[in-house]
Amino acid sequence: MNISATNNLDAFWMPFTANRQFKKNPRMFVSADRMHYTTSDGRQVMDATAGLWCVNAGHNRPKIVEAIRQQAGELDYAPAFQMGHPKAFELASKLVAMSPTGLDHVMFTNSGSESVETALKTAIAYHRAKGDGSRFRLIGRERGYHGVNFGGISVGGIVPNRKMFGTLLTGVDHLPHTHDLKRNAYTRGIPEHGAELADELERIIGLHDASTIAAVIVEPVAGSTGVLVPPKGYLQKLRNICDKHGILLIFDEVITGYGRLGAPFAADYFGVVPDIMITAKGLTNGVIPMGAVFVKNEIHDAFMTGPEHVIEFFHGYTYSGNPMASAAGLATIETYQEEGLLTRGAELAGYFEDGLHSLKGLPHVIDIRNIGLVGAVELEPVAGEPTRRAFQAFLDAYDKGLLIRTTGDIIALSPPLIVEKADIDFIIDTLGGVLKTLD
Ligand code: PXG
Ligand code: PLP
Repeated sequence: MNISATNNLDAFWMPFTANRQFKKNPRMFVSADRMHYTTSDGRQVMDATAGLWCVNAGHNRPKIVEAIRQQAGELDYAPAFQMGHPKAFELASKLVAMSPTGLDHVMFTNSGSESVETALKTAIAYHRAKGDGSRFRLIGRERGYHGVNFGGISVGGIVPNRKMFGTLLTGVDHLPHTHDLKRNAYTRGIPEHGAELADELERIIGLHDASTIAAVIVEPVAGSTGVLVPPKGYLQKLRNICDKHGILLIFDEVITGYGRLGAPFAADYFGVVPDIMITAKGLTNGVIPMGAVFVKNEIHDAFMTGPEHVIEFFHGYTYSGNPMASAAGLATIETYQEEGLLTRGAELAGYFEDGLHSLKGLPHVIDIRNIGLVGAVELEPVAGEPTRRAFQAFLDAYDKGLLIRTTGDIIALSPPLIVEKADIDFIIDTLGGVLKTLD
């Protein structure tokens, strides 16, 4: 064994990372507790992003840690196919109980990306199970992020995530995105303008004919593309158009799920219930990888036909509902419920909003937007060098003890739901200091 390889950063090809930049000047976290990380050089860094939008209850939560410890010594693994273990069923039941009405069945996965593939396949297979096999098309949206697998990047709308990977899925079309700085810049909460963009769905349906379309998939609030809050009435319009044409509506709630908007799910926040709801991240507080795809009864029931000894849906993962993840999920849900975290964002949203919008007028800032405990500050890109300015802000913030996320030239904030007002003050003050000195 090559001992020196132990401390060599070269072997790990890091995901969505500027690898060469990182490895010249690595940023390493070695521990974390509640709102803070500790770096390898002993500094405290406040987590203003809940990890990658997943550590909703904050770090190192005792219930979750203990549940994982216990589970590892009790039942480490059980086969996911043709066998069960109690905690997966218990978790599914609890999730169904807290989810919007009608979404009464859950399939487990190991990530948001897998949840997306599961949802898309379920939608197409559902129509076919009903004898409607001509409905195979999938409609996504520009600037949508649905993970990195082939189905997800096909319905997704982030160009660098798509352009390197060939022809992708066929039979996919895209709605326009709803980002409109001209009409909606500096909106607090839900933007006034743009509901008519949902009517583009009618145009797309007119082009392909409804009889060929299986599903529409959108993030209720687009997260990783820079926090795009849907215009007033937009999601309800999509719901109505889908209903009119027998098309399934899929909400990708990988980011918006589990309290991020100040309600358990975005479907609750907006009062629009999808046919399939995709979740991951906050389901286990990010501690053990897990996703959950919620489906309506009629979708589930459409598969429950034929001889009883025959598998109803040819889909699943080695680790679907695995014991460690199920234990982490149960402890996470308990922590959320005991501490009221799934609605805590509603109490703090106003304070967070005021803080964020106080950054208006600082150099290079061209928009500020927010909903629940998500916020974004959009910067004017350096001419000819997109992403450079925001990345510099990210590095400066890190030096000042604050972890933020950037996408393009947009800074995104999504603190753990345990955030206190004093933490929000630190986030806003530190970010303000960074923006003031940014080239
Ligand atoms: N759908 C949505 C809406 C997401 O936000 C995924 C699917 C994929 O999940 P997995 O678990 O396969 O990564 C996501 C993930 C960022 C960022 O900083 C966002 C995500 C992941 C990593 C970073 O914007 N979203
Ligand atoms: N590739 C091979 C060769 C496999 O045998 C399996 C699962 O059995 C997979 C991929 C899929 O792995 P997973 O179920 O962990 O997604």
